[in-house]
Amino acid sequence: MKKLLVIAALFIGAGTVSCVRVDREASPVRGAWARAADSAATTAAYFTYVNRDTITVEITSWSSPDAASVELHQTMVMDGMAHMLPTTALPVIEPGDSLVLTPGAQHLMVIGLKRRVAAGDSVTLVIATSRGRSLRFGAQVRAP
Ligand SMILES: [Cu+2]
Repeated sequence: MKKLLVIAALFIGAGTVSCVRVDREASPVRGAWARAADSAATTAAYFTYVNRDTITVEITSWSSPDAASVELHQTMVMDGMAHMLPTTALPVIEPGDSLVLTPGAQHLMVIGLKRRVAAGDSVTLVIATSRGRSLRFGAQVRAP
């Protein structure tokens, strides 16, 4: 019995160590999600990019194998009406800062979905940064 407890403790210990390692190498992208939409339709995707680096990071491109194209948009309220405009400037994220894509603000417009995406599905997004890094991640689909 004592031996079993020791083995269990070893396993728990090993689990803790690997958790720490995963966290240290974790993707800078957090909480990615997209709205459910029909095939050929356009949806919006949101995420937070946390710059844990010591230098400024610029996001230089965005795309999706699940859609015809992806644009970075900014929502702006003019005369009480919300408008979306493509953002031309590349997002620059200072060390320790985050880029937050959220409803009513900046978001990715995922245009021309190649398939219907329902709640529980995932939309794959790919972003490239000025550090030469390409990040591929899934945005969890939520009901619109
Ligand atoms: Cu938009």
